Amino acid sequence: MNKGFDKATFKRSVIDNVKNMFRRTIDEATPQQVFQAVAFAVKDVIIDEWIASHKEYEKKDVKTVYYLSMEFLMGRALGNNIINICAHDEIKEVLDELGFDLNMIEDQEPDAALGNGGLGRLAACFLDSLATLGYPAYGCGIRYRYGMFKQKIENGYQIEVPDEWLKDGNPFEIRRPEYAQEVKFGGYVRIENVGGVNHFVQDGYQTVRAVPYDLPVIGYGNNVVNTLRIWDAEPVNTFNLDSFDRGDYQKAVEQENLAKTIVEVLYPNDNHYAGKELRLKQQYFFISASVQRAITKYKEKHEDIRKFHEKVVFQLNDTHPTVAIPELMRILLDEEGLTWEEAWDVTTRTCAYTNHTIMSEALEKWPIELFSRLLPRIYQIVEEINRRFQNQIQSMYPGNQDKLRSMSIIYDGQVKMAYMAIAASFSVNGVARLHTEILKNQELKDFYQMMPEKFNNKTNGITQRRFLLHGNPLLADWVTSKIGDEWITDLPHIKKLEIYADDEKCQQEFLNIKYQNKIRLAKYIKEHNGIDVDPRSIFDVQVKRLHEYKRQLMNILHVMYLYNQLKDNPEMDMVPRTFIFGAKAAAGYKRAKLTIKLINSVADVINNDKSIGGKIKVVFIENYRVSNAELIFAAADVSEQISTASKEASGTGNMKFMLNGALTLGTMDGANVEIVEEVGQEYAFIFGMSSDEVINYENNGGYYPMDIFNNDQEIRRVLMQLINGYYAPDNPELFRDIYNSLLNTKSSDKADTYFILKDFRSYAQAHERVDQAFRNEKWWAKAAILNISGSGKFTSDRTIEEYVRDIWHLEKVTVEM
Ligand code: H2P
Ligand code: PLP
Repeated sequence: MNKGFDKATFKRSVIDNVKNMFRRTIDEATPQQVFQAVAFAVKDVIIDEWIASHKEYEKKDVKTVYYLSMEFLMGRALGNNIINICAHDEIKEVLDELGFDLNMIEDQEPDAALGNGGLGRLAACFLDSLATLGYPAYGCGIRYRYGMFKQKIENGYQIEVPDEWLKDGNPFEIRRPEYAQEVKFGGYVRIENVGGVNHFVQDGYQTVRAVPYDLPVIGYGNNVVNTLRIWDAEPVNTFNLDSFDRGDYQKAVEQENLAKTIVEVLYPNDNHYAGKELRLKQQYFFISASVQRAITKYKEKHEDIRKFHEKVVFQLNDTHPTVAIPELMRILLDEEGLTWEEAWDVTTRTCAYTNHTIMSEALEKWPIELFSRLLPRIYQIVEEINRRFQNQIQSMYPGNQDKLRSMSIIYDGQVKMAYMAIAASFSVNGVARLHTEILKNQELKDFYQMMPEKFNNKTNGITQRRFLLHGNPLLADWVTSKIGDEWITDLPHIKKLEIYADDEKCQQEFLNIKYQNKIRLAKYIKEHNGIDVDPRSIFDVQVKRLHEYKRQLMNILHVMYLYNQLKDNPEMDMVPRTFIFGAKAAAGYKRAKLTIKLINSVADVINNDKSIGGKIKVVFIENYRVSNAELIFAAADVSEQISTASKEASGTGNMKFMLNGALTLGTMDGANVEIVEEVGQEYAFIFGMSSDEVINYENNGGYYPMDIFNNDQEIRRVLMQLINGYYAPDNPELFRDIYNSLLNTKSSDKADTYFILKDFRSYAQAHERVDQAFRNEKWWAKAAILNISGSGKFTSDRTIEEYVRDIWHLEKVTVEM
């Protein structure tokens, strides 16, 4: 309930907006027009708070975190904003009175999909928590004209369609040309000696104008509104004949083109480094603009740039924003006139780095040729950072050439961004306990030994406001009716639900809510896939980016195995199961795309086989994204978290399922370890090798999947079905690459790198345990309620409080209205 909310004014505002914006009366307006009108009306409600929050920060002169990230996977804003201003019921009523359904209006909004997956969604959850906890924060990113591509499935294949999310305008954003910055690329560096002092001057460069757009990030019920600032690119001077006259025609054209292309599209790679020149341009573009603006803002109120770190902290979300380090150095050295030592002192007290993966193909390394051509002055600074870092290594480990080679920031013709981030940050954190341990003891061992004090863990979290309160209103209301609503801003309170886990009435209530949510998802599936699924079957769900290490392949191979069993024995006693998948594959990731085709081919055969009496259904949900994720989490019984142990840094989807009362079927990987610790082993289905076992095999050359193929006839049968046309009668060779990847008959890479066959039996047994457990309704309901009540640790509010306590040292601000 929002006490100050005035329904009549809001209604008036919606009606007026429709008139002013579209020259229509409300009864003539399209749903999209009503959405726009409602969004502007909400902006009206929060605008004063947005202004007041920033005034308050300025008045108190508080330290601010700049969360620098290439990705913010925000999803839809309207529904979440309505929830956070605590006016959901009132606005729903207003719309009812006007003849519109709030859900339908929310569905008009395109997802702001400025991210790939977990990394970008984490950034979005962090912004929500920062605002709700009242911490001064900016998210800084890129206003991609096209976000994450839309996925269409045609004939079982993924087709990528451009995401025109700005087509109808973005009602919440505000263009801020007064804060535009110039960003320079290319050219060369000239040394100017003025009075015996060398000055470094970049010449012959191209310039792009970075223009920020601000989006409000609304705290829950606390009047705090922070800002997500995303940068758009514009040519410095719009193309004109003037430059033609001055002989700069070519340059003017180039600058215009650069501005057009630089923010055009989000690279759709998850956990994979693409190494494209344009990508480095994007990185420097938004970083240079953000750092310049942060410095200007600081200088508006402070004299001494040597104390910058007392008011500003830059959190680098993975290595993508690492050029912030040399960019800050450049400004401090070249523009502010600090000495190297002074500039380094400020920089290393300002920057902190989060590592999100140990996948080697994700590590960013830029060829020197490209880096120095694009960013000549920045490269000089990186060289000097590296020279001094090497000296430091040498003085710590005299004569140790191995260390020098393996830790060097510039080596083998490449700039290694992670090493620069570690060398220059005062904090290096992993995103779950196991992941941080692997960083310290394996991947970054040398760095940890040299500077142990920098390393720390911050287990990821998620916002319960979006993923329970907004995404699952039935369950949210039920939780509140049992234990009150403190969980909304203090999730550990949800522990109080524990006492209801054994209460049969509560169990029934919970199961009924789950059933309603399954009906809601079944409807969505019917509408989007044309498939009928039975809400009484087990909804067994794996939704996340498609990646070999996440092992969607193991999941579908198991479905094939189960289907074989049913074909042999149609009377087999099993609880009907609906296997639900959702995943985008990077556009150039062939094997991942082939796995999508395999899932759809298997679905086609199984869903159309009358002889199995509907005991298995397979559904691939097209275009998995934040908005449909909210429906999916709410409806899941089983949460598949089956990555090869050691490979998934944390996972955050796992937490969202848990919060919605799904049971984890997973490996001891990432945050699964901590989930199981909170809920208890007996209320999850754990299988597979441990991370130590995996790492051990890896260090000793892998294993021989052929042995399994030769000795396990059921696995052999499944694999043979990949190459005998069982699921592709028209093209029996279609899935040959997948077969090869597991057995290495031809492919050059090692066989079954992700230990799918090795873990298969253990996985199948875990599935049998699920089947048995689901038959006991009371046990299942109890386990689900215990999962919900055990999810308190996984709120991003907790994660943010830990960042604040250990890294950022911010002060909480209250905003009175
Ligand atoms: C990544 C990791 C996850 C992690 C997330 C946020 C890169 O994202 O792989 O394990 O939870 O960052 O830290 P993704 O979920 O897209 O794979
Ligand atoms: N993509 C979307 C749309 C999500 O909502 C999430 C959830 O956190 C993810 C990706 C990440 O999923 P996971 O942690 O399972 O990889």
